[in-house]
Amino acid sequence: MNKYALEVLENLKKKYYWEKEFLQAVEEVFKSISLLIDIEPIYQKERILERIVEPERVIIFRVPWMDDRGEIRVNTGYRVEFNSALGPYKGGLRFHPSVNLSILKFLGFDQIFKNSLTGLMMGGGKGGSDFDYKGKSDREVMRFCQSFMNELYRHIGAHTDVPAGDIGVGAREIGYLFGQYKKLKNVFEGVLTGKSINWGGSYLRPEATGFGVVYFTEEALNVRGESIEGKRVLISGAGNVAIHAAKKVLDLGGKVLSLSDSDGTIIDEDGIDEEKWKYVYELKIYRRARIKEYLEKYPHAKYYQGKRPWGLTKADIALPCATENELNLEEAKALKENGCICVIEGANMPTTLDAIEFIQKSNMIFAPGIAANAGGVGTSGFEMMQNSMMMQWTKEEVDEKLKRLMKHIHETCIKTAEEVGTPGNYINGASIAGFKKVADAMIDQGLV
Ligand code: NDP
Ligand code: 2IT
Repeated sequence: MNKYALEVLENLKKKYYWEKEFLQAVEEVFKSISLLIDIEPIYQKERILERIVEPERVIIFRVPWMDDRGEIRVNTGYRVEFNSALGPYKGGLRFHPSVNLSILKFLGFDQIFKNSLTGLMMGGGKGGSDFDYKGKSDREVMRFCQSFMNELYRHIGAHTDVPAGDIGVGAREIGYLFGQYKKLKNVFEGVLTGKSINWGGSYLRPEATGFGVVYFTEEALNVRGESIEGKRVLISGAGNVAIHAAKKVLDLGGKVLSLSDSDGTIIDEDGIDEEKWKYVYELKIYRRARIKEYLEKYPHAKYYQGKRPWGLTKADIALPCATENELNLEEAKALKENGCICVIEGANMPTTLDAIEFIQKSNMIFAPGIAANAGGVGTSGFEMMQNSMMMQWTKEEVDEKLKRLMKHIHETCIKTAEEVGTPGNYINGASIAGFKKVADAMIDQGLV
């Protein structure tokens, strides 16, 4: 690592020693951008690294709400407004009991570079709460969302900060959040993305992250003269990203072998075909049930309690699409032993640092989430554009734009990785290209 970058990282480790996930994300980016810092002294002179690791603003607030029994409950709400050099803060909201400031700072930090890579005018931010939607009624979720917005509305706006979904936040939550924002501010504006299609949403926003991951995968395989057709694919998760990634793999002729949730993994050696996919969609997205139920309908499949998909069967491609640090060194080795040639991150930071190192040394393709899952926020950017023009593109138009976006991001990664002398290294390509644009904008805008 570059000496200056290392110094900033060491200081950060002392200052925020308990923020494990945040420090991991910074280390991953700093390792890559070191190649740029080495040859461009301006970034040290302007102290860009010290500035970029500190969020512009962090808001933490109480979220009191009442459950169906009339009991009072209290959660913590957060919004990390990390960097606005390229546009309004933009990034999702995560509702999950594991949410804390470290996780939201890691997500917000990565979001800066991801959003920069899309080429759209979006800064980086992230927010959420330790609220657990599991076992809650729709009404409880609504009351929670309304209370969350009772504070957040002061800090966001179509040109200030535009939240969206992430784990535990989908169309239902965005609807309740938007309704409360409108009530409080008395403006109907594009303050959130991921809205429903009949009141300002974009076609394909729900599908965009998963579809984009697979478009990126196809591009990366093409470089090696390969394609998804006929490949065996392992996918983790069974939420928004995983399910739509699975759909696009099917569309492109691949065989989806697994899906999972935090309880365990199902492996279907016959492949999850269109009919089974529809069943899973209904099971996970509408009924919010556990993936284990798949066996009730398809008893020939296997269920592995408490296991993640990696290495459970032979596969060519791995798409981790659930959560951070869900693919460790042992699991990366198991993937390799089972014939895997390609790991593409659908989730944010799903691969541990030592696993990434192993995958890269093993000459497998590896692409980081900041590039591969950028189709989600990219399509959020498309939603903002449609809102400001007061119009709606067709499904086909959005799909075409999404494909072009993923192709463009892929090309940027390849070109940048080559320029710094590490051809094929997607982390270097993505981090450097994403960082450079933000850092240069920060210099242009002075010390603010
Ligand atoms: P969902 O809430 O729709 O689905 C999350 C899935 O991951 C569920 O299957 C869930 O299982 C599983 N999961 C969540 N937390 C854990 C955990 N701690 N351990 C094991 N499994 C877990 O979220 P998304 O699909 O939207 O998000 C998945 C990933 O993709 C996240 O990393 C997110 O940050 C990232 N992402 C999302 C984008 C989007 O547009 N939605 C865009 C870019 C990235 P269970 O039901 O058991 O909790
Ligand atoms: O991690 C992500 O990029 C998201 N959760 C999507 C953010 C967005 O603003 O659409």
